[in-house]
Amino acid sequence: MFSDSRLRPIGDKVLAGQRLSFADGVALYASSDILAIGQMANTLRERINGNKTFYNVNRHINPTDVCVAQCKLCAFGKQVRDPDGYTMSHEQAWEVAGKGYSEAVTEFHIVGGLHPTLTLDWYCELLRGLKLRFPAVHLKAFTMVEIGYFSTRTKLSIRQVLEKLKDAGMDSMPGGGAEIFSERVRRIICDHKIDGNAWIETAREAHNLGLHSNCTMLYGHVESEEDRVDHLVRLRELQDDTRGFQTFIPLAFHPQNTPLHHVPSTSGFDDIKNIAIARLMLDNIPHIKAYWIMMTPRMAQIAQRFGSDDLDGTVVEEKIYHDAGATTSQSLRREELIRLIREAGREPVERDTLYRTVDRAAHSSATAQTAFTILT
Ligand code: V47
Repeated sequence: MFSDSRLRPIGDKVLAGQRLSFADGVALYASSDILAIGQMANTLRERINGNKTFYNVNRHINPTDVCVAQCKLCAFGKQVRDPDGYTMSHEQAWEVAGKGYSEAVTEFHIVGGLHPTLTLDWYCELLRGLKLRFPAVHLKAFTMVEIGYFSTRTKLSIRQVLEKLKDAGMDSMPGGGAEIFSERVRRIICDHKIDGNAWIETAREAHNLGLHSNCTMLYGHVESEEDRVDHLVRLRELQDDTRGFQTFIPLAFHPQNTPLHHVPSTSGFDDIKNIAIARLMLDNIPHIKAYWIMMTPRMAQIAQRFGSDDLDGTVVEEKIYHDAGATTSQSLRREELIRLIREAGREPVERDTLYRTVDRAAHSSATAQTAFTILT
């Protein structure tokens, strides 16, 4: 199975169910034996999730792209005085949420720029309005970076900010803003963001409050392979403590329209390796997501045999990757996701944000009931 003999001891550990070390992670990145790496990851993936591949029906809502942090990695954020920047009113955000609702959305994924004047109460009101109009929809909202920013602006503790948002309807949190924890790299790609420790401690606080979250790693810019392994190990350590992470999502850097536009795009080889190595290193995080928007539906489909068990969702109106040059479509229909999964020999399972199976028939009647309630 191994054309790279350095992988043999790692294979033995995987078969024995033993945890891989930092050095194992570095050895995996150094190897180009993608089939051996993929087979090991697939073994672990099937041990954890069997033959299932999960997807959900979701919509992204980005209430504003105005952002005080001018991160070099980002093509989405606009400066405060940029005439192209936008900020939705509550009514506009609620209207966006309702578009395409006939697909029976189970999740709104809500993230935005670090806006200089929108208040924490404004965000709480946004969530309350969504819950009122769409009580059946799970609100996966705000990255650890946004929480850190709200805390700085309001002078409330991280815990107090999280409690207020939870009271207002925040059900869980997405995994963005983690980037790469290495301070050397953060200074180059996102020097105005909270540092890696603050990201970890904010996630810990959220998990301790009973909020689940996802986690991510942005790769393919100026980081080293050691930086990647360090990032994965730090996520794994927090997960040992809290068990709050549901899914890890490796995110390939898209350089177009960013100040780092000279950086070459990642290769398919690297994208698949990152999925597989994540599965192998993150033995305590249940799901590895191949985010099709980021890696294309073709590659996300192949990833189902290289360690991933989740494709994310229908998405609808993705902005962050499309502003950075993604050429994928802005949404996929349920039927297309199901076809991609079946073709890969996997069993498609529609999930909600917390990975409970969605009973489509029951859900349709619940959402019809909701729409009826709102209209009357
Ligand atoms: O935090 C920004 C990244 C993230 C670029 O939790 C970029 O289910 C590549 O976190 N090239 C936001 N990446 C997206 C995100 C996410 C996506 C899907 C699902 C979930 C989830 C979370 O996108 C940012 C940043 O790391 N990003 N700009 C760029 N030019």
